[in-house]
Amino acid sequence: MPRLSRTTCPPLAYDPAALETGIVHLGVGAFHRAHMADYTDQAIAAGDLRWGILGASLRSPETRNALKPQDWLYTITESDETGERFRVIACLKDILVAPENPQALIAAMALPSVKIVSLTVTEKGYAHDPATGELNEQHPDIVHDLANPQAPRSAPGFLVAALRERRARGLPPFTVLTCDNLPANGRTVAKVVTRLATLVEPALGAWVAEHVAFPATMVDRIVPATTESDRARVAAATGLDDAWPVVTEIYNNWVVEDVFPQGRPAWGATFVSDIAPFELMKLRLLNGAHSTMSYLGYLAGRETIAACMGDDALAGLVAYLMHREVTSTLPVPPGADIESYKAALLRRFRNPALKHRTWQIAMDGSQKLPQRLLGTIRDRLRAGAPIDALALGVAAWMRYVTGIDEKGNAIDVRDPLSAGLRARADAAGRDAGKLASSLLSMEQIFGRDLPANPVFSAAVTAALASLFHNGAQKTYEDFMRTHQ
Ligand code: CS2
Repeated sequence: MPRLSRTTCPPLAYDPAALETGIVHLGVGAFHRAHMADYTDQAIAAGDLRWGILGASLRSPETRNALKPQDWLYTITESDETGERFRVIACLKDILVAPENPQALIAAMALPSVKIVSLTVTEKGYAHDPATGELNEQHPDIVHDLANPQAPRSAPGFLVAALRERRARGLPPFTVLTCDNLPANGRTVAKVVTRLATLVEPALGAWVAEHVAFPATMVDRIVPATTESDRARVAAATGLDDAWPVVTEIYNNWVVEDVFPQGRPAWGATFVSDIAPFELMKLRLLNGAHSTMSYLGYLAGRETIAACMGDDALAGLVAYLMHREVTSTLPVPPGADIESYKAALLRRFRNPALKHRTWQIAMDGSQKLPQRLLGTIRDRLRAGAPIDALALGVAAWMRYVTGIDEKGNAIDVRDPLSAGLRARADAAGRDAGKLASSLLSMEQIFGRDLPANPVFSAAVTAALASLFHNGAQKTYEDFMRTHQ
């Protein structure tokens, strides 16, 4: 079967060879390729060729190696319950692998044509403290980048190095556009980058604070890791061999704070002046439900989110969490309808074409819990409202990070704090009270207020005790019997 390439692909809406490099994107993984690159591809197809994307991988060469032989083209597969459709995305111009040549990436980010540097480097990619949003100055990558500012490793390190270069050359800065699920993501990235720039050179920090825009975004599209069977399905449907297609849902949403001093593509996104209500709705409903399902579902032996939704008690718990515990904490975003958002979410989670593994979502929980569950818990506690389902989600994370599943098998826990989590779990054994209080004392996750709250710690400890003694399945079934 022929490989996807510029010579074999179906007719494109524009000539990729004619694209300028307007955007550099750090973290060119499946999510970016199925979300922002899709929006950008459509904006380019409407006639504006200034916005080609130069991608960068901060770690591995895999995506570059897969896409280079196919002229950076790839297939996007979009599905809902009625079926699937396939398109080719053509807006990637190149992919640089940062560790191979960090200077080349800094030079690309300093090109005069580059107006935007966007990022999807996951929650942990910002080297911040998840509870406070401040730069973690002890983070090994930050320590490295401060010692080697011309050959950084971290995303903030590259942003600072390239901004420094632009300032030195008298070029205007690029706009920094984060597309990660951080709370107040624009402000968080602004804080981290400004602080790092100040540590490198105080005058650079002042210049960044004065001149660089960091618009906030809410990104909303489910994009599981691509599997071998996805590759086979795409090949069968298109007649072309694509080494790395992306597989997603038809649903796609992007809300962007409209602050782009150097201009931006005419993306078909929703542009607003205040992102906060959109962000809360999405992080607390979609991601909060995702994380809760991933820990409980994994422990109960459910491999995918669709399988979790096929378990009536677990699907019931997720609906309960959304309707009864999250919704009351949400301001209504202008023009949005929370009830229909929730109904759509419950449908999206059931999409059988998306093999979204609970294990994948369970990753990096220490970086995800604050914005997905803990903020909601704080609001509910302040209102004197029950938090039973939310506390069960947190307890399920605690049970998961012990690293041993219900059958006694090892769990491959991926988390930047996994070693510390495991050590605490080993020291506490199966004593729910000990384990809960040891994990709750991790201030970078829970802050100081939550561990000191007796309602919260009692609810988490009780749920964790049940997970140890009864297992996940019986725990959420009992929950649904007692919470109607
Ligand atoms: C998921 C997200 O992996 C995860 O943690 O919850 O990637 C989720 O699919 C996206 O945020 C949806 O926009």
